[in-house]
Amino acid sequence: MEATRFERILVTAALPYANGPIHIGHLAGAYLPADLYCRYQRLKGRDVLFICGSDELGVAILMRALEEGTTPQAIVDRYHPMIRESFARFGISFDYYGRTTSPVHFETSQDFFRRLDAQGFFKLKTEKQLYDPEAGLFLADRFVRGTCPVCGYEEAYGDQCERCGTSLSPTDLINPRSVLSKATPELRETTHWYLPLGDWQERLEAWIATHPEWKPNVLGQVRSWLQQGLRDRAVTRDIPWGVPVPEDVARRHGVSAEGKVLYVWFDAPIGYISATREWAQQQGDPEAWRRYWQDKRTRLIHFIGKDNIVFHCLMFPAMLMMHGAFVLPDNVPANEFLNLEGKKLSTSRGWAVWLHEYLETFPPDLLRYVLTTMLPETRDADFSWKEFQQRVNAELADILGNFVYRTLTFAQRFAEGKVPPLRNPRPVDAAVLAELASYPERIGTAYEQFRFREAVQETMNLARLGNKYFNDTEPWHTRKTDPQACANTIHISLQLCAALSILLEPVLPFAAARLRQMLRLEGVRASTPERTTGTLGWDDAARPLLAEGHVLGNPEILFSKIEDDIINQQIAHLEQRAKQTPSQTNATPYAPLKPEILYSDFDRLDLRVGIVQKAERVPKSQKLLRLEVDLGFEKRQILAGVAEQWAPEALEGRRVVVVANLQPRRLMGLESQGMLLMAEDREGRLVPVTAESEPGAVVR
Ligand code: B3M
Ligand code: ZN
Repeated sequence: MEATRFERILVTAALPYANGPIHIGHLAGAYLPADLYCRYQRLKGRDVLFICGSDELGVAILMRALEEGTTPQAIVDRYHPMIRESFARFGISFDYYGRTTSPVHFETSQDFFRRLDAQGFFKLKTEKQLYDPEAGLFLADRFVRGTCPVCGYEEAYGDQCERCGTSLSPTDLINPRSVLSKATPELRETTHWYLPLGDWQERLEAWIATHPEWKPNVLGQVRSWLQQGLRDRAVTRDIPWGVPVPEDVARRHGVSAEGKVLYVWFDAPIGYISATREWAQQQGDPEAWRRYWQDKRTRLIHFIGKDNIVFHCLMFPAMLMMHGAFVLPDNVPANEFLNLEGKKLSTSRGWAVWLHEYLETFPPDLLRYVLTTMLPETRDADFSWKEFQQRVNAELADILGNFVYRTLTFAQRFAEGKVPPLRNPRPVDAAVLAELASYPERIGTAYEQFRFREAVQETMNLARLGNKYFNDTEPWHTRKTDPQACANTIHISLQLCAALSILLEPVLPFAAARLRQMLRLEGVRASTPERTTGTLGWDDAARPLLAEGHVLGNPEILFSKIEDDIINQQIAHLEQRAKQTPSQTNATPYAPLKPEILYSDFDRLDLRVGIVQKAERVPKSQKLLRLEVDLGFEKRQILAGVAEQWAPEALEGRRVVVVANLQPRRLMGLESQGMLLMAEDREGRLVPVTAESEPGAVVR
């Protein structure tokens, strides 16, 4: 950080939508890196303000309420406290955690909107949009589904086709239908405010060019948006949940404000400002927020996941530029995505590790540590429970915990529980002290440059150095042969533990505090917003902190190993929930049972095992595949209506069950000599019924 230009740091982490709990993907994307950074900067003695809050408005919340048959207010009142509490228990050290339904936020975002409008920045456009006459609502974004004009997928959303990824607008859909009432929408005229991003492209480009130091993944995305050319974006919506468009602004344009709210991506980033204002009020210094937002000596940093890059690097900065009174972000260190056990995290499919559930079983530090080692800083990363166990056991327990424990027990048993004197240091002692001196700055540089994986790696290297030093100097021998050498080893090992208790604080705040207790090391500055009298900080970790004769506390085990069965339970839990989730959230009924039959009815069927030898599409048919199936005693041509879900090559080589005595029938001019048995689930997914036996085997 250029200490000369900046006097304080304002850090924001993306406001999570209050429509579900926090999972490890959220943590790895924004919250953990932001917290690591803030804790480090506070230990450096810098003026840091860490702001976040719940994103409680907009379509995502409204959709959730409609799905659950409740109100959006009830949704956010359920999730906001839950999110806030799980962050707190995880040690995310916000100075303030707000919510965008607060009166201060409504006022702040309306003022912002009013000011841009008064300066004449917005373009008003009147156009025809889809309207649900039964629900009495305009159908924004996800409230309308229909057929994708690009790929023909019938369940495409109004803003995007999830099958082919094309980004759409609701009027692009073929056969649109309302998600709310299933009604066919009609076109109605409506007027909206557009942010003229197109007109600001050059100014944004010039500003982005002043930040070559941004992470390559961020600059890459930003440049690609700029290359495509920025388009004006509507910043108002016709939905019943959001910050209302101010009446006076609408009146100025002769438009009715009724039913119109600010687009959630207009108000949400302003939420950072609102939350800072609320923080200032809470401090009893209502104007204090201006220091952080309106003084050029503030360094503003947004921590976000990669899906929010365009909003934080282009749209919000454009809004800030137009407004004129605010600082622009100095960096936006966005992360890529975290996967789970090799698969994309998915809330709707139940494929996630939820923070509040994790905290029922494990201490926060373990996940903080493991996630820090695998942050998706440059590319997508993968969390697995086995790796979690492996890192906790082999690194936290065996390297860090072991070094601390052996050092403190040695001091207890052979140095009367005090820091022994250091006399006539050997070259090996001096070398370790010299190495220690270089650590805080080296780790600090990694933190400054948002390379948190490297920071935690380097910090663990200090514990590795401690273990190596302890082994090399063999205090269990020197204790008898050269007591001063033994004392030197214990002295220096204790100093390394003291340094670690500061340098580990960002990643492992709970363990670091326990370590300081064991060492009775006092006077370390807090890495959280709490005011403390401590004066020892990051840079002090470069030098020995414990005086000769200092009385130590009792050694404790810092980290215990995780047993296999605990981890297997977590894996089983995850898989079980992934299986349950579709049926729970899906109201599709099971197919009703057919009337009872006699055994003699069943016995008339001849079911056989077969191998699909060849599979190909039937020309001009959407649905049919032509299969050649080997029944052992003869080959059959079978036509199967699975082409929409199964690629021919995926069936080739499979063992299947065939109805072998069904009367042949002709389809598309071809004879089908039997039927392939498929299992169809409630979503209509087809899976062949398989049989691991020799072809021709009778199924009964
Ligand atoms: N709530 C989207 C998200 O959670 C949005 C972020 C707002 S940051 C101002 O990814
Ligand atoms: Zn499509």
